[in-house]
Amino acid sequence: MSRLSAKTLAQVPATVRVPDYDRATITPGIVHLGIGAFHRAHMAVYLDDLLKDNPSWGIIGASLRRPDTKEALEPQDSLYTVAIRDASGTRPRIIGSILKILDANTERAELLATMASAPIRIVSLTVTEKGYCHDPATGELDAKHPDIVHDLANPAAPKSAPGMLVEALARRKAAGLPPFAVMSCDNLPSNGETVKRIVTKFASLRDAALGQWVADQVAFPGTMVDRIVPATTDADRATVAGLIGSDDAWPITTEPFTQWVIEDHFPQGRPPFEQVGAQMVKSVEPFELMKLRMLNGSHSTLAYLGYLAGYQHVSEAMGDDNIVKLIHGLMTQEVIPTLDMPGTDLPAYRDELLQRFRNPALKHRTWQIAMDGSQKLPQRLLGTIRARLKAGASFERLALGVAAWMRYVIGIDEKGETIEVKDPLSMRMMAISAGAGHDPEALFDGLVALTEVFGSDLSENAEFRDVVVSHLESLFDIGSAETIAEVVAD
Ligand code: CS2
Repeated sequence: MSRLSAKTLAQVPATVRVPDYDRATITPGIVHLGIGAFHRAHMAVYLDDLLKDNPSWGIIGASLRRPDTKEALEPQDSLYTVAIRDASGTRPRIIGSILKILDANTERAELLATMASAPIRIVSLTVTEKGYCHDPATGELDAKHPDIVHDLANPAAPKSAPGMLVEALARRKAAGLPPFAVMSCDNLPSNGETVKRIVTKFASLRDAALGQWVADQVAFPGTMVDRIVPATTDADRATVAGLIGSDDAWPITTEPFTQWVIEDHFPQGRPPFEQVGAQMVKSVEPFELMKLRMLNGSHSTLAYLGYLAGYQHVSEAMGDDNIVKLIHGLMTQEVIPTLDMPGTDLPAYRDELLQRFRNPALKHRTWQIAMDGSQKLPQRLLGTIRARLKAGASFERLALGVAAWMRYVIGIDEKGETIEVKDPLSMRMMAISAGAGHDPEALFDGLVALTEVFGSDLSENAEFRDVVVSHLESLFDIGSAETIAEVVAD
């Protein structure tokens, strides 16, 4: 079978949607840092929808850590398949909005020169929570992060996303060019403001005047992004090849649902995102809080408890009535009361989420969602717990999510098998759990002392300690499934 590429595009069956524009006429207007699966299933699809009438908004992608996406897509002229899946089947479509992919490690000079060039008006990012080199509890730049230390010492050869953005912005400033807008599409709370704080701080550590210029001149529109995108498997590759009649080394599978809410703050212009389904708003914050607390808070809770209970995929865990009851109760009783979303039907939003989690065609691994918990917990569960504590309200189910994370990161499952815990703090967490063993109090005290995750408030909160420790005790004694059964029976 031939490989998907510009040359073989004509062989794709007529039922498969292909770019409706001449790719040769598209010029770049966006550099995207972090060209992973999420971006390719989300923003790149919106752009694919609008390039026909707006040809100056093509995307140059950059991989910051691994060159694997570039290696897979380069022989395909950066074309790839997005396969939308649900119980009714798999619908593939070929996306052409990414014009080229640069490897930030080996092609740094070209990447920085592109970011600093006049046609680039937006630099967007999906570098995951840990890519911002910040302290997740406070949202401040972690000036001791090894990549930040490196980038401050070698500003012209940055490794980190903040370092890369600031070097490109500094070059634009020196050249008298206006700055690009920096648009984070990661699941951080107030991602626009957070990234502004981080990037401005990094710039000011390089040079106070540069810091001031970034603070005054650079736009950081916030966004809420949503689409569930499981990691691609070889089985997905085989299915897609069968449907498009060509080999695609890295297709993406995703759900039908997609949502993008964007703060309308692009001084150098922007594509007409609203024409292709995005929602342009003044402030994205209420949407972000809703999504992070409802979807991602449920997802992480499901991931830790589900993994421990022996479920490999989210849809399987959703076949367990007790888990569904737990997640339903978590959203209804403990999350919705913390949200301020007049005009939004939150119970309907909840029901839609439960339906999306049930999608039997998505093989979304609990292990995938469990990754990087130390970076995710603050915005997904801990902020909600703070709001509940403040209101004097209960937070049993949220606390069970936190306890399940603590139980998970010891790295041994309920059958005594090893869990591959992926997290930037995994070494420290392993040392803590080695000292604590299966003693719930010692484990809690060790982990809660990670103030970059729990802040100094939760680490000293007796009520929080009591509730989480009692769940942790139960997880050790009777396991995840029984603990969930008890909590939902109450
Ligand atoms: C998931 C998210 O892996 C995870 O942590 O919770 O990637 C989730 O699928 C997306 O945020 C959905 O928009």
